[in-house]
Amino acid sequence: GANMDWGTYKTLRVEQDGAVLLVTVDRPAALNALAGQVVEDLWELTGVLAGLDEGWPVRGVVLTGAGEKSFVAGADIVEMSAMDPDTAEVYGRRMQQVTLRLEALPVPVIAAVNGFALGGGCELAMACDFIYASANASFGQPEVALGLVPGFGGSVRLQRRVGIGMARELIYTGRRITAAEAHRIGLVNAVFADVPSLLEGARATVAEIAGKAPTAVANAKRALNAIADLGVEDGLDEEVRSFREAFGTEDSVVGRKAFVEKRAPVFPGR
Ligand code: CO8
Repeated sequence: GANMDWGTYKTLRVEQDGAVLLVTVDRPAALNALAGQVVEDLWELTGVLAGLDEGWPVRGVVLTGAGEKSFVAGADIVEMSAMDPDTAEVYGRRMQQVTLRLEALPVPVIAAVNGFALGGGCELAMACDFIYASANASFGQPEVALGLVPGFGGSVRLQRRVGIGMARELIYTGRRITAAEAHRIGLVNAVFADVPSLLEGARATVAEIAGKAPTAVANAKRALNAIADLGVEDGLDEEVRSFREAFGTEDSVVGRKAFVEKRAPVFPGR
């Protein structure tokens, strides 16, 4: 796609490579912990990315952490050590809003977990559409070890990803699990041997998505997120609404016509 101005950030690296936007949380000295500045940078960046459906300059975001040791080791415990409950509430709310913005982006976001995804790091990964991990990655919600509880959406999203029983066990024990275990319980979609192959795998999936109709992928993302909160009947209503909407797009006209004419579609992205 066209090269865009993604903004400049103190704690994030943002690099476009064709259809892929690679976003790297870049505070390796603190294992990429979510200091207030990182939360503000993520807030600003997700605001910029909300407009990706205009011209589709990229078709997916890959979110990772700097280095080969940590994705994000949680909230910044040094900053939090002096925090009072009112400040903590504002901080927690702000990061929750970042997670909602990630879920509302018109393109998929893949968490490429390259090491520790603990506390707020695991919560950030779960706000992404799905999670890939390198073999050295580990996951956990260790808040109880600090006298805290999950605050960036973990109480909501972990039980949806892995079921209530496993979520309770992970949150009550604060236990750290390996990438293999996270894969086994369905938290992680795929495990890669090392960090370079993890990033390559995430890129390849975005490339695969980029061959499909952008409006349909965005529609599917919106519908799946909306339907996660609904029962069967309301979910089916939402599905038929989004199905109907898909039929009204130029992408679907082009896609259906190309199939009938036995040629590859070139989607206009409208
Ligand atoms: N915050 C700040 N600094 C950190 C953090 C963190 N979360 N994690 C690691 N660091 C720093 C270390 O202090 C150390 O700094 P320095 O070199 O200056 O001493 C550096 O990163 C390297 O870390 P270690 O030396 O500890 O590396 P190890 O390989 O020995 O250990 C671990 C790695 C196991 C990841 C260890 O660093 C650790 O346990 N980190 C904390 C993990 C954690 O508990 N995370 C959850 C935080 S709580 C949270 O996320 C709650 C979110 C909701 C909040 C709600 C709103 C307020």
